Amino acid sequence: MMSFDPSAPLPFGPIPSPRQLQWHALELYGFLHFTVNTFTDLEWGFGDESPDIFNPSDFDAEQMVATAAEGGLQGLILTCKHHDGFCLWPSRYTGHSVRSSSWRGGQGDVVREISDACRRRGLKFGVYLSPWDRNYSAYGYPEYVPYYRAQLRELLENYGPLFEIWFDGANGGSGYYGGARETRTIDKMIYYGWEETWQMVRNLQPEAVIFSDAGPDVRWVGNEEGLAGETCWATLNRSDFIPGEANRDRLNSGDRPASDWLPAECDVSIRPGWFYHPAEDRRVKTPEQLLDLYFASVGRGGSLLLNLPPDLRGQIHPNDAAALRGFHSRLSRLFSRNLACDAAAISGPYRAGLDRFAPAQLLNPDPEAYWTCDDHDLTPTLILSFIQPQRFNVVGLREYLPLGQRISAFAIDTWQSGGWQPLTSGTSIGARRLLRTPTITAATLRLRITQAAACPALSTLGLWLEE
Ligand code: FUL
Repeated sequence: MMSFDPSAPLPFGPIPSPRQLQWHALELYGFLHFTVNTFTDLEWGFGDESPDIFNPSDFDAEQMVATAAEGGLQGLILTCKHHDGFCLWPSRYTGHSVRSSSWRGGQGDVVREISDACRRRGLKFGVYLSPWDRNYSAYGYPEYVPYYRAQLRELLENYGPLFEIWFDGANGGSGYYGGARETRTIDKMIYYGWEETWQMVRNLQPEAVIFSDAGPDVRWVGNEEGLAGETCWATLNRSDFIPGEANRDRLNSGDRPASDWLPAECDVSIRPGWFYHPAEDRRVKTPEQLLDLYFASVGRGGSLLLNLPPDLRGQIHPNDAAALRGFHSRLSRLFSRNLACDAAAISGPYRAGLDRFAPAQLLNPDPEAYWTCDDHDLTPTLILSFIQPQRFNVVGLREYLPLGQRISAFAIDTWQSGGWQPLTSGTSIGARRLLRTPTITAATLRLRITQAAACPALSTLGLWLEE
């Protein structure tokens, strides 16, 4: 916990809650899309699937979780119920669940096995519970909402601490609906009574972040390609948004100025589809593509939620596991050595001449350490110099989030044959900004904050060589 420091700058604008700060630290975690669709080869089930078709031939939660952990993922979110309404746990409120499947003789509980395996491996666990239910007879009528909440309560109460609750905005209309086989529309504004549902999450899982198109803790990035905007503010005017009614452009870039801290989560599948399809076994993203996605999500201040769909066995397919391993080893190699730490000197203005705010704090690995200036100094410049010229092509910055998103634009230059040459520049930083640059060799580098809403507070400056 941060203690109040009277000489520190005052926070600017909305700031992250403690649960949002914990979530920011994860950066990279996984999605598991698994249900009857895995066995019907569909992306969206109609809701009339026989529960018996859910029958993985060699279900192995340990294999899934170990694959995720070895791939550097910090947590997993499971589709406990997708739009088709089939429950991966034995819900007391419906027979449309694993209880009616011959898998594990009707005694199975996918949520239990995966959440237990996550805890054993030190991964966080989160749940996805589709608000749209194409199986349930009362969907679209007021009686569905208590049913939905009762199911959510089962997940919130019985599977240990959850790090994220994922509320999907998709509501397609047609479905089985207990045999009615018709199209039902709902008023997205009022039907689900989100405020009450979210309050239940707060009461039962106070540490969990709530994701939807509109937060309240984490927002959708506005596309399913895993791409944050080149400018991506961690803030948004939340009252302009409701789940399921997304203004994709604004979700992609965020709003500034804005009333709420509401950072972006970038969801994307390692394959074209969200569910496993044998025909996509050779269309798994390559380690290089996954690294590009990392730069376009985590590297723009968001998080990367990477989907790994379990296959017909109930395991992560070897092709997906290999791609994830390749990505993780590239990532670990890339960030193994921050060349900025070899700087002989790092100089620039700092707040009240106090060492704890000096530029050297940018190289201090303590996440509570940061560099900041006097209140009036919105556009300071820092100079980093090395004894030996350094070769690098990746630059990284992090703002000190407890003081809000303060920097609006920055630029980096290197000293080349007697003059400053522009290397790269950008706008939003927030939790993290990573920029790939041409490979350059330089002994002196300059960071210029070119626009800020309040004196900058930066916690990290990094330089790396991607080979
Ligand atoms: C969407 C759903 O319709 C997809 O099936 C998938 O679950 C994706 C993550 O969210 O809204």
